[in-house]
Amino acid sequence: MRTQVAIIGAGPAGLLLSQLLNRAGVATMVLERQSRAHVLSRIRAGVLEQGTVDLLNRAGVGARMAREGQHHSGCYLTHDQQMIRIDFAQACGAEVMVYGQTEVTRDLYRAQDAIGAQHVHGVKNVVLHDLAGKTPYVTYDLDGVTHRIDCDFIAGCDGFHGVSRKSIPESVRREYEKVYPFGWLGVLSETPPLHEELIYANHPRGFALASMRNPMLSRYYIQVPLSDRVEDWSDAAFWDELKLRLPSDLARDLVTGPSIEKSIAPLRSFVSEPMRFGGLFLCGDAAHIVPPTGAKGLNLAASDVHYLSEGLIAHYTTRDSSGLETYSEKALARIWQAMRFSWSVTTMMHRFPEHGAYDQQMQRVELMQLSANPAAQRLFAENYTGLPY
Ligand code: FAS
Ligand code: PHB
Repeated sequence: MRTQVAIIGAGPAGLLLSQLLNRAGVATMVLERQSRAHVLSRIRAGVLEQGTVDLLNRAGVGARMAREGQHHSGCYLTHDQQMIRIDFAQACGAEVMVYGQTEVTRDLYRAQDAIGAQHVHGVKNVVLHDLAGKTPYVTYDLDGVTHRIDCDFIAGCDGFHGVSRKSIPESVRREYEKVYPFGWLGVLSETPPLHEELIYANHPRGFALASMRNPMLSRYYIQVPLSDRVEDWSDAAFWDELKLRLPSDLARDLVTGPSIEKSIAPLRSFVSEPMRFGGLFLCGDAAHIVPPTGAKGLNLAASDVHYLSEGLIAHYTTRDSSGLETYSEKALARIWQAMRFSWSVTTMMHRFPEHGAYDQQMQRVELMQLSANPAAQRLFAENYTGLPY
């Protein structure tokens, strides 16, 4: 079997890349190790930058998002019972869209089905071959039979645990990693959100976040030690702890209910350079991971897809390969900016075991600056709503 671009992974990066390429007449084949149902069962990101919204619209998958998504022109940071609102509209004239990654993935699958895009789910033993040569190809097993796909390029959209990044020789890879000494325990509940905007809480007991998916679906997180397991946390214990970390006048109004999803995600900052090796291009979590504090993970996958799809389409339509030559450098320039923002907000808002009184003072002063200094608010707002592509 032959295609122009073999795409490994049917998460948001792989599906969005496939959608943009197929709409431009570039043939793709998406290989996914899980079932479609499994991919759609994941509860992940909730906040889309304007750039991501624009890209989804260009991909022809923005209609339901426009109907059901919520436009947010600000968010809150709380500390010591104080509520600091970051007014994105006033600070930088931008906003974000609150619309869950699960829904984005659902919309992408529907659009891919409508154009007859090629997907194979349930693949095993995906191996990338001849990456440094002129004839890259992919082999994979399905139902005990080994298949081969010859292609011009391979897009590694298979996430942090995928095969693509590890197919680049270790001698070529430069990896940067910071593992945080805590995780996020997340709960999804069919309850009305605590507030109409997101609330990020810095509290002596630990970080908390009040988010949402729609007027009757809320998403909450609390920072927990890495040693905690989901089964250690009853719903009641979660709600009690969340209330302790929110400003008391808000906590009073919290509507609790049974969790319909509960999971613990570890936090790390990670970048692997370069994002190209011969015929292989890495995209999304395959190349980088950010702590979710800055709501950047999914949005970085989108900007990678923007740069790569533009480069591939120009290669096929005008024989101009400059976008492919500069892909890694261009994507990494934006990735490192998001890395800094995500690291800085995570450092400002969480309790670190090694932090002393001085560190906690620094967090307090950072938050004071954000509440009083328009330049500080603008820097936060520009990064949170998304730096330009
Ligand atoms: P994904 O990991 O989504 O998709 C990769 C796909 O490749 C998966 O479907 C996987 O099954 C498949 N795959 C893996 N190995 C394969 C192989 N060998 N062969 C074939 N297929 C293979 N981001 C935010 O902005 N906000 C959040 O709140 C947030 N919360 C998160 C919570 C969790 C638990 C996790 C893990 C991530 C979270 N993220 C969040 C980040 C997340 O949204 C990612 O940035 C986003 O899923 C990136 O999309 P992809 O790059 O497509 O990777
Ligand atoms: C979410 O709603 O899941 C969410 C929102 C903002 C974040 C992280 C997670 O920074």
